[in-house]
Amino acid sequence: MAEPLIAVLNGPNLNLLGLREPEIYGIQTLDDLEAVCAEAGEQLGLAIDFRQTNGEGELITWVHECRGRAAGIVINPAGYSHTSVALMDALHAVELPVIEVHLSNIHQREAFRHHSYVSRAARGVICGLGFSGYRLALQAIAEIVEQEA
Ligand code: CA2
Repeated sequence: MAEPLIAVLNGPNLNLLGLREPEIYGIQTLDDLEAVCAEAGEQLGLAIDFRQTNGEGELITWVHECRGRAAGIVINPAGYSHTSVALMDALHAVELPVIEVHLSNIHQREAFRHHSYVSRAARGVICGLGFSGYRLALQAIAEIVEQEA
């Protein structure tokens, strides 16, 4: 049987990983993060579609495209977590298991980062664990997909 497809979607400015603000986001790049997700996918028997965009509309279109195609979504919506009702609506609409991930501990940072619209559409939220958060999110989604097959 084909491996379940999991979309790993990354929002604005995450293309700057490893290039700016290493004290918050570390020194590893987005390519390094993709490699971590690819390796986790291999271990868990998942096909991974890893993407990053700086556009809110593009991120929402990618969420729509997951319907009927993907078994689940791991998403770091970055700044759109705190602002985008439209992204939350899209994630609700696709009716797929969603795990929200943040590299940093958003609750330890500025007050405006403490609220995420996306969390209302997520089964679970992982923050503050850096790249490991993505691995843990993929493990969680593998279990959800298996249980709900
Ligand atoms: O901690 C996270 O993963 C965030 O989603 C990252 C977002 C931030 O707006 C959220 O509050 C928390 C920012 C992504 C920007 O990433 C950069 C990476 C390197 C250098 C500059 C920005």
